[in-house]
Formats: sequence, C-alpha cells, structure tokens
Amino acid sequence: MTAVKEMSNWDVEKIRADFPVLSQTVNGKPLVYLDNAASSQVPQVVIDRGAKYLREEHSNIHRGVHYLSQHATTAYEAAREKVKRFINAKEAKECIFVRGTTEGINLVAYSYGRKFVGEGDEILISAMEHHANIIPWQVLAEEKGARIKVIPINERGELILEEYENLLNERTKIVAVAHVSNALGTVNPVKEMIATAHKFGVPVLIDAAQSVPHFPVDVQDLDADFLVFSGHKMYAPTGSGVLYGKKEWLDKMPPYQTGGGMIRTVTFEKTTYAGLPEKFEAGTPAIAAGIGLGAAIDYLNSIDFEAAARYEHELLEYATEKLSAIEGVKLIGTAREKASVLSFTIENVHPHDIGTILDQSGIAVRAGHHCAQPVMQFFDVPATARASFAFYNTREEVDKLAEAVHKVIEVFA
Ligand code: C6P
Repeated sequence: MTAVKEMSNWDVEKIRADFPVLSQTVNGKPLVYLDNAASSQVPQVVIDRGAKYLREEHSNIHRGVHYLSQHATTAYEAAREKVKRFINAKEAKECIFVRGTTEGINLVAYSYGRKFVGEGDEILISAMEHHANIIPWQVLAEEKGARIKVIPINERGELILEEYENLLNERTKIVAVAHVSNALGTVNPVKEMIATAHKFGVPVLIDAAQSVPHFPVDVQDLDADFLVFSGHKMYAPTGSGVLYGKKEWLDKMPPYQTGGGMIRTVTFEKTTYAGLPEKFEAGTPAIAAGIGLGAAIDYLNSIDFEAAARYEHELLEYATEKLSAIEGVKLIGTAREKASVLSFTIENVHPHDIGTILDQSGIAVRAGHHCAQPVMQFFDVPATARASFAFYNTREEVDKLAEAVHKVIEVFA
C-alpha cells in the first residue's frame, strides 16, 4: 500500500462541530467514535428538524384535513422527494419508507418472494452477507422448497465473480447482494453484477446499508431492481430507512403488511389496495424519523459528499497502514476495493477484550461477529474488532486507535 502523505482538503474540524455528540468525554477521555457502520452520529440540523416536528407539527399523516396533519404530510412527502433525488430514482413513489434495511429486505423476500419464487427455484446471495440478507431468503426457501446458492469469496474477502456467472441460470429468481460488506469493508462491483444477472432476466436486490452513507449511489446508473438502506447509518435517526424498487416490480408485488393507510376500499367481502408507495406502508409510519432522514439528506447535499467520500477513503488507507504495521494484528478483509470498515484481530486476545480495553480509552469500536457469522466461519475466527469510519473522524483518532491497540497487546503480553 502506498503511504498516505497528505489528506484531502477537507475541513474536518468544521464538520465535527456539526455533531454535538462528538464533543463528549467517555471514561475521562475525548470520545473517539469508530462504530459508524453500526450507527453513525446525527448532526444538529437533523436533531433540530426532528425536534421541530415534535414541538410544532406532531400529528398523523395522510389522514387529517387539519393544519398540523397537512403540515406533517407535506414534510414527510418532501423527505421522500429528497430520497428520490439522493439516489436518483425515477419517481418518488419507487421509494418506500421502511424501518431500515432489515425491514426492506424482509418486505422483498415476503412480497416478491411469495409471488415469484417457487419449488426448485434458486436465490443467489453471497458469502459476505449480513444476516438480514440471508435469513429472510432462507425462510422463503424453506417455505417454497427453493434453494439458496452462495457466491463464494476469496482470502482477501472479494467475491469470486467467475463463480457468480456460473451460478446464474434459468432457475435463479433473484440475486441479493451487499454493495459494501459490513464485516470486511469490501466494495462489490454491483453494477457489473446487475448487468450479468439481467442477461439471465434475473432481478437484483442491493443491500446498500454500508454504501449509501459513504459514497453517492445512483439506482438508475446501477440499474438496481431493489436497493435498501437504513437512515441511522447515514446521519439520520433510527426507525427510518428506504426500500427502492423499480415501479415495474413494485406494481406486480402484493402488500407486505396490511391495515390502515394502504387501502383504496374495504368491505367485509373484499379490499382493494392503494397504489405506490402507500401499498407498502401500512399503519402509521415513523414520521419524525422519516422527516429526519430528509434533513440528513439536506445535510449531505450541503457538504460536498464526494469530497467526504474521498477523505474517508484516505482515512481508511491511513488506518490500514497504521494497524497492519503492528505486530500481532491481523486485518480481516483486504479487498482491493474497500470502504469505511477495518476489521482486525489481535493474536491471543479475544475481540471482546479488545473492545472493552479500547472503550477505557474512550474509543468506540464494535467487537463480535457483526451479524455476519458465515464471514467469521470463512476466516476461521470467532469474531473481530471493527473500526468503521465516517467523514468526521480524524487522523489523530486513528493514531489514538493504534496507540490503544499497542496497549491491548501490552496488557495481554
Ligand atoms: N449492520 C453493523 O454493525 P438494520 O439493522 O436493519 O439497520 O441494518 C441491517 C444491516 C443489513 N445489511 C448490512 C450490510 C448491514 O451492515 C446492516 C447493519 C450493523 O454492521 C448492525 S448489525
């Protein structure tokens, strides 16, 4: 790896000032927040927007003729328009609000799956998927007598693409694959993978939980059929998330949940459903969170997101260089294309102990299997410690991480 000499021209201190949580101390030390892949922090403008809704606009949406309800409905639908522009969907109604990535994938597995997947069919996922992109398909496969096929990975943690092409056939009913692996940081070449699947007439779902927060994603450029992500990993509150789906698919799919808000007419004999997006949004949604997601997108649009992505990438390279130079540290996931995530182990130290000792220095990392147990099995480790970066992290924080890792090694020597 080439040495990183200078960081991009990115005013990280100015950005940090937007995130109040970052100025706290933890265990008497300044907080070093390196658990962004689990949940990123929320800027003041997003906090303020959520608070404004709760203080001045709180009411149910799509239901009331009164002032507050109309105000809240306008704000919520404006957030959907922002999502549409952010991911370059053709139409706002292709953007379904969900609680997060997990719910988005479950929706597709339930709705698309129950309509289009049958006995003997195949569902193609990869060996680096998060459990949220494994289990819904497993449940569907069990129910339908379908089979899960897995695109293998190599020792660097990259998909073996030749195998991918061999696994596609006329029985394949969907490909569901991560854009960026949360356990390894690998960026998968999803645009090419989608083009390959489309040659076989197979739709593709992209789990974009770890890509949308880190670099611009354009659903039309990718030609994704479905793409899902969570607000809480992209500077918005928990409870917000998006399932993007091409209208052609969503129109053909049955509702996932039923109840209020998703109907056209109801009698005891028969119900007819609303069109998109309401058909997939039964019940009262997380309104404050959805409006917050819109505010987070406004924030990302205000900061030169492409420059942020370049900065973050340089930070990842710097951290990779620092940690890989420490004797006893092993990086898990050394793909040529990576984003945000640095998973590692330390010889003879359990990752949970790494996490606990780092916490004493005020450093937040995640330790565990990262809801990707098959990845741990492949690398033959019980768990890893994982530092994951956002554009508000600094080189000094990476230096502190490296120092603290040295301390861990000393404690266990
Ligand atoms: N990964 C992590 O620490 P939810 O929980 O629905 O917002 O997202 C699920 C999910 C799906 N796919 C990927 C690639 C993910 O990274 C996640 C969430 C967190 O890595 C929590 S396990």
